[in-house]
Amino acid sequence: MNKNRLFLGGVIFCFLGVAGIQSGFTAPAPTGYILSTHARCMMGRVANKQWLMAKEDEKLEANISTPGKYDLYSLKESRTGEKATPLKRQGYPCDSYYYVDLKSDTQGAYTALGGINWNPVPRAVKHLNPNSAAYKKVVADFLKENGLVNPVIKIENVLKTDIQGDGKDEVFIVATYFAKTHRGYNRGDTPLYSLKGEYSIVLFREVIDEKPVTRLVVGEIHLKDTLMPEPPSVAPNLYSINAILDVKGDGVMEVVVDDRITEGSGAGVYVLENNKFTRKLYCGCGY
Ligand SMILES: [Ca+2]
Repeated sequence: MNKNRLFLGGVIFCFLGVAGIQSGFTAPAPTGYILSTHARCMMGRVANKQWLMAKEDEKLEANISTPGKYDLYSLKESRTGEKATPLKRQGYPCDSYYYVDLKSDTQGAYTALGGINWNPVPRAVKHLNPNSAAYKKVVADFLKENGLVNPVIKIENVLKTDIQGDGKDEVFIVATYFAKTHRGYNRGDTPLYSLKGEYSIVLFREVIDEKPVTRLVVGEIHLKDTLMPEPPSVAPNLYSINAILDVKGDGVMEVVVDDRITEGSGAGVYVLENNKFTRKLYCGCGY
């Protein structure tokens, strides 16, 4: 008698399980999705080892139709297992972007990874002294090579890690300079226009055949004054590194760069390939 009851119970349980899947109650948790809390949008994911932008992902809405959990990373800290809402489409003027709401939305700029089963920080990222004369010279040399005469050097971050895991360290340098006299900028806002000599760049420094090489990840260098009344069309971008993470799950770390512009923000994943950086995923709004 007891055996029969247990058996019947098993059948009913299995039947309910199948019915649940068919009606969508057990939709999968989001897997490998990469979200920016800075830009409040979904960047995309890796599908079949290829980068797939969220707005080109036909399965996006189906994959994120239920609440999910995300692990959050920034240069300052990480938080694991934070709950998020199902996917939402952003309203006008950002209709082509999607988002999920997280508790940390108001607590800082993070790169949020959904449903990953690998360690996205395989090697530590170390902060080096941004006032180091050696890195100031790297930035000055790069700006001079790209047309600036006597540039003002203002470094925000110098970050060291080994992105490929080959035992050799690389360095990222974030440098941004805008004159304090800007309308808007001196109130802490993004500048409305740019003046000759201003810049915001993310550089990468690596050693190839025992020689250091500097590469541009992303950035803008302003070689002439671009003044009112054209803003916001001429408003400059400000770049910063959000996180250095293995977002693909292949053991190589990518760099997530935030951008800010007057009334807008974005975030992208930049990958070193064939000696140059390419933006593989991006989302943003307000341009
Ligand atoms: Ca390396």
